[in-house]
Amino acid sequence: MKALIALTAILAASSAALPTQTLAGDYTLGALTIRQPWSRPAQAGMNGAGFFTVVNAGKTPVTLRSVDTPAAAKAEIHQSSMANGVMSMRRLDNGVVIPAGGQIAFAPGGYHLMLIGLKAAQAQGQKVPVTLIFDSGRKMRVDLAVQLAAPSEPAAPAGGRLH
Ligand SMILES: [Cu+2]
Repeated sequence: MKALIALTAILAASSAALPTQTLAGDYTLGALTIRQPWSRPAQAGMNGAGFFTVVNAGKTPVTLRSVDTPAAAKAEIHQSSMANGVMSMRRLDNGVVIPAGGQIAFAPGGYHLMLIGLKAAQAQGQKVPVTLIFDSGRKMRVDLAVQLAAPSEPAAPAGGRLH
């Protein structure tokens, strides 16, 4: 019952429609939920990207500080942005704050995890383990599902977007 009340509070606070049930592929730790983490197919030696939505049902903001993975030489939190028609991205050394009762989308064209120097190819259907490290010191191990497009959208043509 308590969880149901918390979910109702998120729905009320969010302008975006949320599924009312927990979907397969979601991960929960306390008040935090990582929804549908995924990545795209990529070759060994290339960079990969990680996407998901972080939901914070708690009463205090939480910061995603850093990310770690055995799948790449290193991993960083990035933000893509468009300026004068040019897409660029930067590393966020202070992480990303997820507001109390709010959510942040990591999605193509915006926030993303950057997996720099993949040690092996990522093929569709595989899982890529990453550990999300939050300001409280809490760590969440999630698997990025390798697929061609975001879980809720139809498949995009291969190579259509950088990440
Ligand atoms: Cu990046």
